[in-house]
Amino acid sequence: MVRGLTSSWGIMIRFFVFFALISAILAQTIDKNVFKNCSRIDFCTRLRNTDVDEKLKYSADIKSYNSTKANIIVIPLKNGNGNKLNLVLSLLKGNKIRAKVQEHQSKRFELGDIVIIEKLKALPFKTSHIGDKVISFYPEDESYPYEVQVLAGPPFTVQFIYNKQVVVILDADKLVMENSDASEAFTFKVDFPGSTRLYGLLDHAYKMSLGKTNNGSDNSMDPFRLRNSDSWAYEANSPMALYGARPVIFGHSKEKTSAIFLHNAAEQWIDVNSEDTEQPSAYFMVERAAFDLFVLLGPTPKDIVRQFTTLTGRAHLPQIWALGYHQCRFSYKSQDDVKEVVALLDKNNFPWDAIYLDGDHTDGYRWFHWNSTTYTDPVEMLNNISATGRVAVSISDPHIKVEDSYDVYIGAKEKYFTKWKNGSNYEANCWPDLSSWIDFMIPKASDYYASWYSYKKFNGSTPALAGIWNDMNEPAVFDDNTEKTMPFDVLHAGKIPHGDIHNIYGLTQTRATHKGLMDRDEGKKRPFILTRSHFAGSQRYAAMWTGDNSASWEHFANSYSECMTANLMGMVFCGADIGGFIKDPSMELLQRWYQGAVWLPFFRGHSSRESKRREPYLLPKEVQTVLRNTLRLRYRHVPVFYTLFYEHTRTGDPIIRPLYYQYPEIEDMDTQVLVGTDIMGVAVTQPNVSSVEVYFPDKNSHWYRIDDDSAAISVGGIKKKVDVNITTSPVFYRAGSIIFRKDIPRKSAVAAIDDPFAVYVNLDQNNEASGRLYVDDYYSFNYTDKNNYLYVSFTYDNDLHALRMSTIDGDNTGLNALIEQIVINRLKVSDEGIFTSHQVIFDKTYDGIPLSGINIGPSLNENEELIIKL
Ligand code: NBV
Repeated sequence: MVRGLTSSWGIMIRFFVFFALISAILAQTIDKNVFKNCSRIDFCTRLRNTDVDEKLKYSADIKSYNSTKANIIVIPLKNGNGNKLNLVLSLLKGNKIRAKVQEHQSKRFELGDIVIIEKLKALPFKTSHIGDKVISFYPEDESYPYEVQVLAGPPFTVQFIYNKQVVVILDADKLVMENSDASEAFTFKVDFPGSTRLYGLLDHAYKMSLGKTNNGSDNSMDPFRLRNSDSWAYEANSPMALYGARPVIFGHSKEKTSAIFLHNAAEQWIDVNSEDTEQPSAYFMVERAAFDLFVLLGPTPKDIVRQFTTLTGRAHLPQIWALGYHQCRFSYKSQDDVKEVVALLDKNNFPWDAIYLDGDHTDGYRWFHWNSTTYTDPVEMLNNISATGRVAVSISDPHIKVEDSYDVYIGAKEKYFTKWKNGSNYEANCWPDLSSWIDFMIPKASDYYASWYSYKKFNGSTPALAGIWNDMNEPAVFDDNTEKTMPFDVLHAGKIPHGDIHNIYGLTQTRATHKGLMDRDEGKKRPFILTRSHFAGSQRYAAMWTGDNSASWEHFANSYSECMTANLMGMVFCGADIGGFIKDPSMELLQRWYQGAVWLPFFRGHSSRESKRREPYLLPKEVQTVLRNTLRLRYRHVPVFYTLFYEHTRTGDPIIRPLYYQYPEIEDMDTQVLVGTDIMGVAVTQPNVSSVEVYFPDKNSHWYRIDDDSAAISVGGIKKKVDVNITTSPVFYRAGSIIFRKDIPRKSAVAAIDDPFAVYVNLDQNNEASGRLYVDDYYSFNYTDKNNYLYVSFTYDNDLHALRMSTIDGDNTGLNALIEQIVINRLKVSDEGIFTSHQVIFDKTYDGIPLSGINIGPSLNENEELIIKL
């Protein structure tokens, strides 16, 4: 449009756009001229707040339902205009239901098995209530106490009933299925009767509980947008799209939780009405592809997470180094720079495990090739890192420089890039200038890309280059006209428009990278991949971070909400750039951020090239002391994270949890995180405070404060202020827990592998406590392939004054786990009813025997117990 204007108006508009762009860059904020709101997107404007004409509302011809041999139920739908659709239902095990709405000859793209890995088989079902107006379907297997009731309408309604209570409604009042060459957008509404709050729709820089968006008035909030975007300098507390997408919503109340998952990777906008606290609802406007909805019936948050991760998969264990501290910077300019950071972190006694090589390590962003002037001897540099017992992680993006002398390009040029309809490669600008994008929907292209990670092809790589960082994989493109991504009509595999799969592009890149690392290490090492873009299922391949955040208190607070939400949506390995990628944090913010980030699974400091260098050793001495202690706090708890990670691989349970997950009656506390069930970290997200308000869950519980010397005890079931100073942020252990730590200060998690454990027994008011510990070789797949691991449970026996240990399962041949110290925290109650704690440390010896002599590694037979008498 601007191009057509030759008048002075045209010049003025161009000037305005240019000026807006420059101001956004200078202010380091996201450019809202580039990233649109709903009112600038055709289908969103058209479908938002439009009432569907009565004639266009669909009714369900329930009498004509039929079912296939595979127990799939098909119910014809039609409207007054003669349009016909089918409602297709599958009742699934594990209290899940799939509901599709389809045209008779559907051309819509289906994701197949890219996202969903569970082999789905519809259950045999029975029907009841059959009449003209309503029909119910329920599983023959009575262990699934649910029912799907279809009301004929118009508009038809599908009620999902769990234990006789309607928990989710698919409401066809606003069902639209456009089906023309111009648009295949569709809309639908889901209600959550009996829920008081809605959660989900990762990825947004937003609090956990979804706010109301849907009144459409000028000052209303835009719908939540899911369109993976390169949202550099994104806004805090905003529904704007970020880098990843999980079209999942939890409807939650203190009595029950239910959820929906839209299995669709196209762009979508979601209006949320959370103000109706009896029946909150969400209205989806989806640009294209299949209407394929999963309903998860819970009924607890834990059940929902398990149901969702059964469908979409779980993360495998990371190698132990990945749970330590990662040091990053855009960029370490040269191998000497890297070596200096390595040396100075060590010289100043900061524990760490991984250092990152950002874009500047490459030869002009030619991935798999080193910069020949600044990284002249990568092998020597990697050996240097390896000699300290650490690893490196290098960046690798999916855009490939268009250049006939670049080997990665040459091999892909003919067949492996995304293409325009006319068969020519899609080309656009990105970091290496003109680029093309690997088409991961072509299996051979994906394998080709994976092969570049082999030690042979990736010249200069060694096993010390242990991890890969997939950035810019939304995919990001330097083109403002397409909101900085690939145009939606570019084709994958010669036929799939990019718009159909936009939100899984990053997932498919990490899938290929994962294969590359598996092949390279012959399946012997657990790959570590960090990804910026993600979708449901990405947890199987990669860890995520929250992208280009800024050094602000709001971004720090949002990172807690976002990573807790991510954990409930399967994406457990989540963290944010500590200190903020963009701009410079105050020393106070930086210290608070490190303290808070200790409790997020992925723990990395990173900063942009415009920010001042802030490696910990560069900071004022007193700040260094705080950060050193903070890093050590994390390292002491690595065994807790590792055990939780293992449990996630088996159950799908999150590693970190919001309070409402564990205690469904609790209102949101976005700044408090539970690590497993037993540690509660509190992020101090306000400057200049001497106390923070903390909610202590569970009125039958008590919490031991462990970050300071106060050893204060808090009774559960109340909110109260606790004192803080700059040296630590509050941390509590749950009374009743046993926590396994590694307390000897070491330079890395790897260096602590053979260290003995310190066992913290935190007794409750009945003098009871229990906990679990998981140990293996910390790097291989022997834990899944050979069941080679140690997984034990401990309980405290007050009568015997002893710890009783028994094996849960696993073949622990060859694994050692020593105990060196046992700390008993006991509650004491004064005559006034005040609780204090009393600590006894059994150090080095118990019963005259050196504690270090207890090796819990060698196998116990089942039902056999080891009793450690104190
Ligand atoms: O590769 C450079 C950066 C990276 O440091 C950052 O973490 C990513 O989110 N990358 C984005 C590309 C450009 C940033 C301006």
